[in-house]
Amino acid sequence: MKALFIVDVQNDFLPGGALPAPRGNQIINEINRIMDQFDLVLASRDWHPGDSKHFERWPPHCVRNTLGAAYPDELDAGKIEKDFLKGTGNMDDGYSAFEATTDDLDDYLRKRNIKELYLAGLTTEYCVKSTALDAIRKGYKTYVIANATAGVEAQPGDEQKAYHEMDIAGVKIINTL
Ligand code: VGL
Ligand code: ZN
Repeated sequence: MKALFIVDVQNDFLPGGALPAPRGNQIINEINRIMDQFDLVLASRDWHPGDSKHFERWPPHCVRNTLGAAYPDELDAGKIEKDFLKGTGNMDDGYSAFEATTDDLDDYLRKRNIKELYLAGLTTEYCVKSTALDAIRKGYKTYVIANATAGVEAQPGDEQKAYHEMDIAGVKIINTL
């Protein structure tokens, strides 16, 4: 069985948000379009407390229960069976969706007999990459859908570097047709 896992498609990671991926808004239609092609659709959200240590490195973003942490209106969020909240502690970066504290993602996937994980969302260099590398370590056949993923690109080349790291680890980088 194969699952689409939508990483952190949240208002704060879109243009106009607190920590934007410059092309973040351009992936939403593609994510909506492909959702029906999977046995299961899941998502993660960055869900930080206002006093998180994480904000020593990053501008405050995705503070739990704020509009910045919400799904954008354009995302077909009704098709998401479950969302996994991460970065929920005040000492916790929570880059990987496997660090979610609301549910154990690995457990959930095993119970649903998911062997193949297709990742899309935000951001390539941080949460998509961390989730993909954890997925490989845990034995999932792992894909990143590049045309449904966007990076922060804090430094030019960062996104490319992240793709390279994922590729070396055995993640398959694909584009939808
Ligand atoms: C993320 C930076 C800080 C992400 C989250 O979702 O990729 N990046 N917090
Ligand atoms: Zn964060």
